[in-house]
Amino acid sequence: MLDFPSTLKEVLDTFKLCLSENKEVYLEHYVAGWRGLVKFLNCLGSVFGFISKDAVNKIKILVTHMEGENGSQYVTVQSMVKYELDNELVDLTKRGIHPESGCRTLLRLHRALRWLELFLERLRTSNEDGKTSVMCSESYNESLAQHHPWMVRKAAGMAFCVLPGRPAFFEVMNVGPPEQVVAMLGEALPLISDVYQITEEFYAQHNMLDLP
Ligand code: 1PX
Repeated sequence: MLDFPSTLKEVLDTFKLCLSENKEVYLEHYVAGWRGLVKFLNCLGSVFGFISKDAVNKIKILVTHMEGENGSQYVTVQSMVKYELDNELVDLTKRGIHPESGCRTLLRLHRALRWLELFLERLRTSNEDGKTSVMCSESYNESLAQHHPWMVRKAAGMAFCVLPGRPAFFEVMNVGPPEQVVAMLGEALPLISDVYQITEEFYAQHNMLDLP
């Protein structure tokens, strides 16, 4: 599934599948959503390679956990957090012997999901001459940038400058005419926001929003 996503809608729909009835977040769909997003990122050009590489790396770490011998503990974000905390598999205050815990890895993608939410919301409400590079860097500064060192912020800022304009961007999304893109985003965003909020609250309850 999602090996050949033709439209961004398909990818964003994956986030709809993330929430279980009792509001747990399925890792399988979360990871599938990110895989799909990375494909779109790759379409935007090789300047984004360093970003996509990091995302792919994080996805791989999570998949390794999910397919590992304790895979049954890695079904939802909630079960993963409980399992890793109960078994002391997370570095809580400083980097130590668990640099690839599921919890710290997912936290990085979770923060990036906030960027995505802010960015897509700006795209949705922008007008024809809106600048994607500005929308992107504003969203980044409000979210991910706060967790990145200077060098990464600098590199990200440079990459944003070469983002295609709004029309080309909408085309890459492959959803249809701009009105359709806007409508699709309007439907998808509340779901992304739900997934973000639920994960955020769960991490907050467990004091895990600053995992090293
Ligand atoms: C058609 C529209 C689709 C757009 C799809 C966009 C998908 C974007 C995927 C971004 C994933 C970024 C994950 C970043 C995770 C992270 O914060 N990693 C850092 C910390 O990890 P560590 O293991 O060291 O604690 C790591 O240092 C990151 C390095 C790479 C740079 C990250 C810059 C992130 C910029 C996010 C904005 C993406 C711009 C896409 C343009 C549309």
